[in-house]
Amino acid sequence: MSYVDEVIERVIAENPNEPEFHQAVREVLDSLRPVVDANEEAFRRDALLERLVNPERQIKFRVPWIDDKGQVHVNTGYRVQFNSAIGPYKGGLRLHPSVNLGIIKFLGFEQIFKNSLTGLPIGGGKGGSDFDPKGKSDREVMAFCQSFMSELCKYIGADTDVPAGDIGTGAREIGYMFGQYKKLRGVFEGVLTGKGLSYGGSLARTEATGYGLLYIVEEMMKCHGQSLEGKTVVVSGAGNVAIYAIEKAQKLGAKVVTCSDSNGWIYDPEGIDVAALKEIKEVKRQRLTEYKTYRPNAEYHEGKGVWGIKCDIALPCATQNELGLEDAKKLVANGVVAVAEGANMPTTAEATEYLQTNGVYFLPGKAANAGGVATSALEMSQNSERMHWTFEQVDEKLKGIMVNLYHNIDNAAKKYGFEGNYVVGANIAGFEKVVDAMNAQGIV
Ligand code: NDP
Ligand code: 2IT
Repeated sequence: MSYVDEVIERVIAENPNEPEFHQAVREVLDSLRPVVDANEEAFRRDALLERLVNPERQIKFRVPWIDDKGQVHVNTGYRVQFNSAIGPYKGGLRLHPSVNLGIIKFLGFEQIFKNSLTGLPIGGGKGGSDFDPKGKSDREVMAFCQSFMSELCKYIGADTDVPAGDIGTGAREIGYMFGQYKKLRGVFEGVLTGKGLSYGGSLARTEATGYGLLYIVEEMMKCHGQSLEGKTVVVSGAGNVAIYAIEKAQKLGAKVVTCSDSNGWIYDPEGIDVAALKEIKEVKRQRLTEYKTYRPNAEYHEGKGVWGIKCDIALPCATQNELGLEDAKKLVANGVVAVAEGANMPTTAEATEYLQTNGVYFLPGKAANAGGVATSALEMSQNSERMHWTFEQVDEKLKGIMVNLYHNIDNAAKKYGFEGNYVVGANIAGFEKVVDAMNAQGIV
C-alpha cells in the first residue's frame, strides 16, 4: 500500500467519529500524492505525514457560565494547536452548537496550509465551543466569553497562539475575550485579531475574507479572459464572509441575487441590498425573514435552495458540506463558470469532483478565503510595531496577497501536471513551505 493510503487509513482508525477531519485529511493527502510518491522513502522514514496529521497539542476544557435567570450552563471549549512550523498558531474560534473535536481538527488542519499560502509567518490552529450565541443576551455572551478565556488564556499569547473570529465569533465576542485576557494576564498585547479599532484592531479586517475572496476570483477570471462585470453571482450565508463578498462583488460590477441563513434564503432578482443586510445581521441580529420589510419584491424561502438559482459564479460562504453533488449538478446544468469557497470546506468531495470534471473553475477555501487570516497577520504586524495602517494600505496588501496566492497555486498545479486543478495546486503549494520548515527544525 502507498504511504499516503496507509496514513489515510490510520487517521480514520485512530480518529473515529470525526468524518469532517477524515474528509479534510483525505483531500489534502490525495493531492499530495505526486510530491509524496517522489520522496516516499525519506518521508516514510521521517514519519512526515504522521507528524502532519497529528496536532502538536489539543486542549479541551469546561466552560461554566451563568445565564440571566441564574441557571448555570456547562459548555465544552477547544483549542487545537496543530502546526507551528512556520509561525505561532493562528486560526479562529467557532461558537456553534455543532462544534466538536473533529470539526475543530478539520478546521485546524486546513488552517496549516491556508496560512502557509498567505506567505506570512503563521502556523495552524483552531478552537471554539459548542456554545450557541444565538438568542443570548449581551450579558450572557459576556459571561460565556469570560469563562472561556479564563481557561484559554493559559495557552495563548501574541507570540505563541493568536485566535480570531469564525462562525459565531465576531467583534463583540473578541472584545469580551480580549478584556478578560488582559485582566487575567495583565498584558495588553495582540493576542487576538479581529479586535475593535479603538484597542488594536486593523482597518479592513472585517471586510478582508469577503473582499479577498473576490480579489482572487477576479484574478482567476482575468487569467481566463473573463471579468466579473455583468456576471450573476449566487452567495450562501449572511454572516461576515457573505456580507463583504456580496459588497465587493457588487463593487466589481457583478449582480448578487441570493444570500441565506440557517433557516432560509433570499432571492432578490434586482441584487441584494447590502445596507439592509448589514442592518439586519450586524446591527439588529435578526433573521433573514426581515429582509422583505426592506425589499418587498424579494422572495424569502424556508430551507436550502440558493444553488438552484441560475448563475455564472457561486460563492458558498456559510459552513462545511453545504454544497453537495445534487447542488453541483444544478449549478452545472445552469451554466456556472466558477465556484469559489468563502467558507471552509463547504463543497463535498463528490461535488468538487463533479464541478472540476465539468470544466468549472473551482477555488478551494484554503486559497479563496485566506484573505481573512492574511489580514489577521497584518493586524499582528501593526500590533508589533504599535502602528495603524490606513484602510487603503491594508486593502492594497490584501489584494497583492490574493493575486500572488492565485499565481502560486496555479503554478504549483502546472508544475505537477494538473493545470487548472486549484485543489491540487493549493495543497501542494501550502505543503511545500511547511514541510521545508519541518525538515529544517528536526524531529520535534
Ligand atoms: P458568521 O457566523 O458570521 O456567519 C455564518 C453564516 O452561515 C450565517 O449566516 C449562518 O446562519 C449561516 N449558516 C447556515 N448554516 C449554518 C450552519 N449549519 N452552521 C453555521 N452557520 C450556518 O460566520 P463567518 O461568515 O465568519 O464564517 C462563514 C464561513 O467562512 C465558515 O466556514 C468560516 O469557517 C469561514 N471563514 C471565516 C473567516 C472569517 O474571517 N470570519 C475566514 C475564513 C473562513 P445563522 O446565523 O442562521 O446561523
Ligand atoms: O478560517 C479562517 O481562516 C478564519 N476563521 C480566520 C482566522 C484568523 O486567524 O483570522
